[in-house]
Amino acid sequence: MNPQYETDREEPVASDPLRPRYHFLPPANWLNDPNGLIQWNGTYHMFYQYNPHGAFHGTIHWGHAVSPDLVHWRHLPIALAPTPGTPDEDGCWSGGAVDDDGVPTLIYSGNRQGVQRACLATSVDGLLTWQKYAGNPIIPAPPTDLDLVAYRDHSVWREDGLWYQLMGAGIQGRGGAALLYRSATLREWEYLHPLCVGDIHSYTPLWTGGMWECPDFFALGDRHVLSVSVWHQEQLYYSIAMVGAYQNYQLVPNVVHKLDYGDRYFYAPQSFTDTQGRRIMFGWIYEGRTSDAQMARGWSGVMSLPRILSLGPDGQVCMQPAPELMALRSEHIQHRAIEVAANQALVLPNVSGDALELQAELVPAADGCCGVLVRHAPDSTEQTRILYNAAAQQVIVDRARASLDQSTDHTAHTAPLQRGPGEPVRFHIFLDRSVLEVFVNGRISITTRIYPTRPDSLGVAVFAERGATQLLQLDAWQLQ
Ligand code: DQQ
Repeated sequence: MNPQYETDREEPVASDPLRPRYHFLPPANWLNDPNGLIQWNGTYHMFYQYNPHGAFHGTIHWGHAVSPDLVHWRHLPIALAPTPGTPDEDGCWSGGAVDDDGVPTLIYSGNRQGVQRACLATSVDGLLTWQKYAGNPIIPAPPTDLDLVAYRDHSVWREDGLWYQLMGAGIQGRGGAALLYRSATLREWEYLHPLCVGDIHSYTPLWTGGMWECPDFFALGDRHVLSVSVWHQEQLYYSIAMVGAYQNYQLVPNVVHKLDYGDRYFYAPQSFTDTQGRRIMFGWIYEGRTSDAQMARGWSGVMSLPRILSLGPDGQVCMQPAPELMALRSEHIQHRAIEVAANQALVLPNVSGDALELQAELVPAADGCCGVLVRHAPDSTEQTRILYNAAAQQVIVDRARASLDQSTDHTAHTAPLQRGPGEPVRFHIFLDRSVLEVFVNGRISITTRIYPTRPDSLGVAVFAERGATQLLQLDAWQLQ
């Protein structure tokens, strides 16, 4: 019998005014990485790293939910739980799902005494219950010729009649690595070589750290993408995309960038292809309040909104919120053609709330800043600034005054954005109480957390600095 979601902590959870309302999360307790994303008989399945025993990372199970539309989710019984005396006795860590000729199959990292090994489980009842393979672990040890700092997580795909698998790793003194394996059966694996290796000593275009968690490898347009999450000496950094040519079972990236400029607030992402041929990604949205605050509230971790991937003009991976999210829209307000004077903030009448979608098109002064304030208190003591700095060509999410609670994370996020001639700044913002997902000009995203303390920190404003700003149009929807 599988354990169920523990709901005895629901009282503090339900009464928390910072708990998101339309993002996916379990009824209570801890969530981290998305796992095993797959569409099966038309239904979307999401598994995720889950601790039923509290709002902390421990005794990791696989939670499970299904959706007809990527937006409305229904909880199903826990899919995987640690089994004493086996390679996953201390946790069922991250992995993926594949369709093995009609048999739903999970490949995940069993955790035992701090060591992770590849394990397999299958389902014969339509992904509801899972039987672990008696021969686990399916890969008993890492390659002997590599000195690894860590070794876990899986991306599995079918190519030319065989199975291929990447495992995340870090090579001592060299950097992150995605190790490539091949199999005919999914149960016996032959190690080939690294698909791609980073350089821990290089900072251009981006430092890729000492170890890569959660590799995810897929074709996008005419390129291949390896996404990994940078882990270094027990710290989580950011998710990156390496885009390039896949030849001779190796990836040669020519574009490397952060997937989301909220850094660890969009971590361990995983993607899958649906029947419409769309590559869809979810990521784990980290918490920005203390572990004590998370434990007191009885929940931790949120799943991002579904994002559709595409290749941008410079070969980078772009993420757009899935159009299905429009189903959440209710009351709509529009403002058009407003000039905001230099160093003014215009609080928008009739637009306020903590569960909102905003689309704002702005033209900044040549060297000025323009942006949107959310969760703005009437006396401005709390506010989060989402802005474009035209001189620096940067998008910034400034959390300096996001919360009067000084124990929450107040650091700013910055993303580069070069606009074409005459191109306005187009912010697409999803606010869900403590979650903020910001998409700008269809090219970059910044995901983060904010923890306002005042019940009246609900206002929305448009502001300009160092020159006036034209607000071409702003659409706001209350989301349900
Ligand atoms: N989370 C999992 C690991 C993975 C990490 C454990 C990334 O498998 O490396 O919960 O957040």
